[in-house]
Parts: sequence; structure tokens; C-alpha cells
Amino acid sequence: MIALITGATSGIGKSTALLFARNGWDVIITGRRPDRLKDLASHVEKETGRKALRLEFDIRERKAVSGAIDGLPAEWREIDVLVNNAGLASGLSLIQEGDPDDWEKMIDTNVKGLLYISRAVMPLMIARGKGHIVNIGSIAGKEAYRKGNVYCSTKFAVDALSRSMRIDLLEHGIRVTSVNPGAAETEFSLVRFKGDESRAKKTYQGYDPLTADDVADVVYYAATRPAHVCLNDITMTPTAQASPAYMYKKEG
Ligand code: NDP
Ligand code: 8X3
Repeated sequence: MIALITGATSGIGKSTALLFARNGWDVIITGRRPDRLKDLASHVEKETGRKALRLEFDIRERKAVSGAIDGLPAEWREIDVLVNNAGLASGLSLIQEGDPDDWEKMIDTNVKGLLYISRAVMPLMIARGKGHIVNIGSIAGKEAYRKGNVYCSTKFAVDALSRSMRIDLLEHGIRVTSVNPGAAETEFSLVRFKGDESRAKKTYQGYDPLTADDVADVVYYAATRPAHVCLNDITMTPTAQASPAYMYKKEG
């Protein structure tokens, strides 16, 4: 069995790739940082004995994405599960003060990048009459929150794409699942706050956030249901979080 996980150099994608490999899957791992891809591939191979194929590209570059999938060696083309995980938030600003460069980064990565890789992989699944696409959405794709504007919009788009894919791919026997996490402690906030470590750390203080492993666990669970079962939409939060805006934090 083969799983392709985008954004596997960090956080949820890295945990997901490891979990699939630990359960006997070969993995295709993607991201922009070659050193991290290399480290993960050797970790996978040493710890699990499974194979890991590295694909280094910026998911915003349509030709690079389609070229990487078109160029897959024959033994890697039978992708059973595509985990559309690569994504980011860039900045946290009121809409009237937002930086259009941040907006473009988020839209190009979270929406267009997801489309590019899906467009390249779906024909391979259709040819086999089976496959599973797991899109990593967010609670930000279920409810908007203050200063979340464009990030929320991209995740609302992911939600709409999951629903649309499920309909369009129905006749091909391809399952589509949306996994929508709340706050998970990864490099997400470090990226959102552009390297400001103390601000990123603060995001996860005063409660127990989700871990990348918690999310990977749910992705793997969804991917390993019997063939006739499709989990459509799974929203998961830390116990201390009820919605993007309601977080119970302990003082101190
Ligand atoms: P991380 O920052 O830890 O990981 C993000 C991954 O996405 C990295 O592997 C990164 O790889 C990849 N990525 C980002 N931009 C690009 C790009 N242009 N081209 C290729 N790969 C890219 O964050 P998370 O693990 O938290 O995020 C994973 C997904 O989960 C995202 O879609 C995020 O929106 C979503 N999410 C996260 C939540 C959280 O609280 N952490 C909650 C809900 C959803 P590289 O930099 O090497 O390219
Ligand atoms: C990431 C979680 O609440 O910061 O999607 O939007 S949140």
C-alpha cells in the first residue's frame, strides 16, 4: 500500500508519514526542505523497513507538482491514499490591515496547491477504480474567527473542495475525507508569526493542545476503514477548545 503525504517535513504530515510506514505502508513524502525530507526518509527506512520516496517541490508551482507526479516510477504510481496536508497560515491581522503577500501565500498553498496535486493524482486513482483522498481542513474552515479572515477562507475552500470531490469522484469509488483539527502544537504558529518563537509558544500555553500524532492517528483511522465505509468529515479539537474562539486556558 502506498500513501502520498504532502508537507511531510514537519508537524502533522511528518507524523502521518511515520504512522503509515509503521503500519506497513510505503510513503511518498513531499515538501520544500530537502534535508528534512532526507532525514525523514532514512528514519522511515531504518525504523520501519518500509520505502520512502522523496519529492521536493513548492506546491504552489503547478508545473513542478504535475512534473513530479508524472515522473513517478511505475512502482510508485499506485497511490492508495493522498493526504493533502501541506499548508500554512501567514500572519494574523484584521482584514483591513492584511498584507496581500500573506493572502497570496495562503491562497496559493492551501487552495491552489491542494488542487494541483489532487489534479495530478486523481487520474491515477480513477484508472484503478479506487483510492482515498484525505484533506486536512481546520476548525478555521468551519467557523471564522477574528483576524483569521483569509486563512479561514482558504480552509472554507478546502471544506467545499472535500464536498465537491466526494460528489465528482463518487462513480470512481474514491473516498474523500476531511479532517479538521483545532489547535495542534506544530510549527504552524512559528510560521504564522514568522519565526517569533515566544508568540508561537504562547499559543499553546495554559491547556493541552493536540499533537501532530493525535491528528495522524485520525487520518490513519479514516484511511483504514473497510472499503465500503467513508468517513466524510471529522472535526477534532483539544478538550479545552470548543471552537476557534472558545478556548479554556488556565492562568499562570
Ligand atoms: P507545519 O508548519 O508544522 O507543517 C506544514 C507543512 O506544510 C510543512 O511540511 C511544509 O513543508 C509544508 N508546506 C508549507 N508550504 C508549502 C509549500 N509552498 N510547498 C510545499 N510544502 C509546503 O504545520 P502543521 O503540521 O500544523 O500544518 C499541516 C496542515 O494542518 C496545514 O494544512 C494546516 O493548515 C493544517 N492545520 C493545522 C493546525 C494546527 O493548529 N497546527 C490546525 C488545523 C489545521 P516545507 O516548509 O518543507 O515546504
Ligand atoms: C489552525 C487552527 O485555530 O489557528 O487551522 O485556525 S487555528
